[in-house]
Amino acid sequence: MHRTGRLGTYAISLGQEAVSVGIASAMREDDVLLPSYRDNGALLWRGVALEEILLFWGGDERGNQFSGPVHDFPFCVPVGSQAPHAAGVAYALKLRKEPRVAVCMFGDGATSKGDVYEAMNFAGVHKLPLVFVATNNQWAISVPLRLQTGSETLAQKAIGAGFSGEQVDGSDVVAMRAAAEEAIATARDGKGPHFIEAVTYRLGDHTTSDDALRYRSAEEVQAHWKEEPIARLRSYLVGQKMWTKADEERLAAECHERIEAAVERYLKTPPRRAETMFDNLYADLPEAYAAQRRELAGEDDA
Ligand SMILES: Cc1ncc(C[n+]2csc(CCOP(=O)(O)OP(=O)(O)O)c2C)c(N)n1
Ligand SMILES: [Mg+2]
Repeated sequence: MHRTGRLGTYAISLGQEAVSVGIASAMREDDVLLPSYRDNGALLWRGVALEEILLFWGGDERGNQFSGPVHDFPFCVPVGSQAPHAAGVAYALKLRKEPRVAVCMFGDGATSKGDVYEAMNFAGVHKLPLVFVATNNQWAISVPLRLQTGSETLAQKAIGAGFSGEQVDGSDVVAMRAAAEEAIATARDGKGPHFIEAVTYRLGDHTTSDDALRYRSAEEVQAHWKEEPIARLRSYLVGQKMWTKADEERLAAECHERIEAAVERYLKTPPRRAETMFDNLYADLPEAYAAQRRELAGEDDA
């Protein structure tokens, strides 16, 4: 869709499905999710519609009016800026004495941002009900993890902020779910934040606008396909005699149908009127913008 001009771009989550679903499935409805742009699986689990995700990447802000819980935050495209927001959310939950938890998701690259350190520090000081989830997919666009940090793990960064951190196999949905359940329950009990480093691999390009073969080898990517989370879950379930080829085919057909229907709904959505770009920016639109808005709306008498 991107290559045919029907989508601006798209952040591919291939290889990271277990992180998204393991985390989101451990949350309660009234917990608050602060996702990054790549956490599509978490959004879908929270009830966001496929066509809303398409609308967002099609450049239409209405895509951010998620069908998921209204208190969840939209995709965060600025790297790491959702972390201070998460600290603020968790601080509010604590002040209001609400038994709710904020869950903040970001990438390995984001852990180099001051925003993330500041949020972690604040969360540690105030023992906030906040779970940080760093999806370590080994790459930040073309920057490999070894150029991102001199630290042996990302998880150990939590120690400096005064709370616990752990590395979890981010390609194992059962392990992710277990770690998330424990961290969220601990935070809900008032015992403070926790940091989960989900160790995984970005099997796809950074986005549909990227060509990762320019900076990493096909062999490296190929080697990581053996950890691919959906294949791992499938082989586990087949081994437990809980999943068959027929189940797989039925599910694939259903997914295909749902995606096609969502694409159709997205493509049929009439574009927003140009003047709406000024909406929701200010309580009272400054006159300079108000004039431009009127002009675009064809309300200008000039
Ligand atoms: C503040 C900011 N700086 C730079 C960018 C450009 N940018 C987009 S994604 C990205 C890399 C982020 O890597 P990581 O945090 O590992 O997340 P991943 O893309 O691997 O999910 C960068 C530098 C941005 N979106 N925001
Ligand atoms: Mg990354």
